[in-house]
Amino acid sequence: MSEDLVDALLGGDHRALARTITKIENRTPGYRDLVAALHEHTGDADVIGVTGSPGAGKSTLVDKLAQEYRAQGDTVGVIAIDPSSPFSGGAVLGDRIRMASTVGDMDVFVRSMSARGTLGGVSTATSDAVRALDAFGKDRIIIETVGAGQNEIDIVKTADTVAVLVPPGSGDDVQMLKAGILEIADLFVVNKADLDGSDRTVRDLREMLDERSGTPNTGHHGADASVTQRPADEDGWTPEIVETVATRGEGIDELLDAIDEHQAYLRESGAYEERRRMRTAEEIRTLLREDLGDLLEGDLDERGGLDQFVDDVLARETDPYAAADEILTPIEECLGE
Ligand SMILES: Nc1nc2c(ncn2[C@@H]2O[C@H](COP(=O)(O)OP(=O)(O)O)[C@@H](O)[C@H]2O)c(=O)[nH]1
Ligand SMILES: [Mg+2]
Repeated sequence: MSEDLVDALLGGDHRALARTITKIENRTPGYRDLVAALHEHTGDADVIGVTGSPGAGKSTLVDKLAQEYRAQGDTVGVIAIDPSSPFSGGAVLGDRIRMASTVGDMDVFVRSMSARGTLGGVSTATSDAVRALDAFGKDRIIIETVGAGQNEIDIVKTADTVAVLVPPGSGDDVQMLKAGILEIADLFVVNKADLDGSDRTVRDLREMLDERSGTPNTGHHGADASVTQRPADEDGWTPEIVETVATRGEGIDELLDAIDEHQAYLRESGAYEERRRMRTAEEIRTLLREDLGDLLEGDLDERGGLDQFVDDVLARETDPYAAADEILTPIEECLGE
């Protein structure tokens, strides 16, 4: 049955793709075999992450990006991570409808996934969903997620190129970026460039990038500055800053160029291989942690659960560390053999 689904997906059936992602999202029994069967068909897609605060214009921009890719003849898959908060649920649904209606083209396959309640973590589910889209043959895969916390940072690290949207406004926004998002940005998009303050935001971003690279702000690396003059981060790449007006489709060509430039850079510098290696190692580690946890839980259940240990700790007959040691000792002994 799972083989039929794989065949249908590989054969270009969008419903099979949707069903596969549902299985991935719900971790339906058998989903692992499904993902395993798809893996050998992957590796060709460019994966782009788009992140930023709610309302920054991510969905509008992703919609325009997708249209442009279609116009170039590329097929597109979009995964929108729905933070499922009571505040944004409605807006995300609106996005979905708008994106579907604007594009009106099955070669832009849009799929929302919940960030909440995904067993074992949404970043695993996201990379598996990306795998499904890649195996399907989508040329460009875009992940849209709210850049809120570590979870989202992990999600967006699934992408080769990460674009961080920064709406124009008080410099506060740029200050806030310093917490984590800055490190993962391959390019910054100052969207809503039609609004006041976008020049200021571009300036703030540039200053921040110069600060990070330890280079004084000599003002010679504008959005269109030559690559050679830009100070580099540890990857050897300094994020480009692109201004867009997503609602009017302005700056989209520049954004596409910046994305392509980054992807070309990744390939030429070897950073692409390195990133994929790191990501794969991280993926295996995550699975190991999950599987080990499951194994341990199963073993604990067989040994009567945690209750007795809890009682003993509360009765001061043992302590939590000793309890954990005691639980692990037989497993360590097994591993030692
Ligand atoms: N003025 C202006 N509004 C924009 C622009 N891009 C998006 N918006 C509006 O900002 C609001 C939020 O956009 P949305 O794409 O849903 O943001 P998301 O929450 O980041 O996905 C919508 O009302 C958009 O029409 C832009 O470039 N300029
Ligand atoms: Mg959105």
